[in-house]
Amino acid sequence: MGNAVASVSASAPSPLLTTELVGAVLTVGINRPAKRNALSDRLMEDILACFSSLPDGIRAVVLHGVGDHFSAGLDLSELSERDATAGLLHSQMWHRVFDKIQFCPVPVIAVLRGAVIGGGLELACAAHIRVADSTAYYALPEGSRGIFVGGGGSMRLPRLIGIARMADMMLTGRVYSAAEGEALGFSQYLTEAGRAFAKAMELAERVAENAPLTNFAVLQALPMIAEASPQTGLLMESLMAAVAQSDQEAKKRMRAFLDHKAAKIRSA
Ligand code: 1HE
Repeated sequence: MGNAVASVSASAPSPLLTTELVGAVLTVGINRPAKRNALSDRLMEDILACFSSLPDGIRAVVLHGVGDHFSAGLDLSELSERDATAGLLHSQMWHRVFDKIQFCPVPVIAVLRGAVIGGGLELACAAHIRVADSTAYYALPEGSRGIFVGGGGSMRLPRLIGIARMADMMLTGRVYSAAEGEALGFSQYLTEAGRAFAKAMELAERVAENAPLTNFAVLQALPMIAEASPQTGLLMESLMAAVAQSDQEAKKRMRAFLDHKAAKIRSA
């Protein structure tokens, strides 16, 4: 993949997001560092718009926070005037935004640095791969703020770290370090400080080389299969496998292997 850099800001004009096209990878930066990338309503609208109109031909997205922090979560300055109904609708708006990321047509890789707090952690959970550097830390201060997660955290985070661990974080304010986070499943990768973005780009370029249909199956079918009853899941798996292997791209790649033109898998 080349390193051609082309700004796509014309299609995503938001001062709260920085976007850049690097080959087939779109980088999306949450650009509110003065407020530690707190997720305001305007920022959420802009994330939704960005993921709703991804440039044609991209094969992966790298989502990061501008500055030293991924995100300090919900913009607490916008919370005070909301009643119960407004809170319900607000949470559903967050669900729409994060679903747009989870069900994005291409893989989304999140770069985690500094604070990954509350709604920021919920945002990270909607990505498909999380790469943290050693400065990252994870917390859910909702308990001490008198609120509850509202961005799909109670649905997505237990699938990564378990219900008991999430409950402990919310009840006691426990903070996990980057190293603990990798061991427990918050992130799949851990780098030294300042290296997470480069690692995420490297992974994105690797992911972009996969057959698009395989990436689609991993993003759209795998989570559904894993949540289905075994019999339903097995049938869905068979259907997805049949569709994937009948694709021309699969046939081309199989032929390349048999002709000794494909890379072999070596031990890590
Ligand atoms: C904010 C926010 C925010 C910072 N909303 N403005 N999230 C939290 O409870 C985390 C709250 N934030 C913090 O604990 C700290 O700010 C940090 C550890 C993230 C960073 O500390 P630091 O020393 O680098 O920065 P700071 O001086 O605390 O903050 C810099 C500015 O960002 C400051 O504004 P300023 O105008 O006084 O300069 C802060 O007010 C502002 N700021 N975080 C609004 N979160 C859908 S449910 C989801 C529920 C949640 O996400 S709960 C978790 C909320």
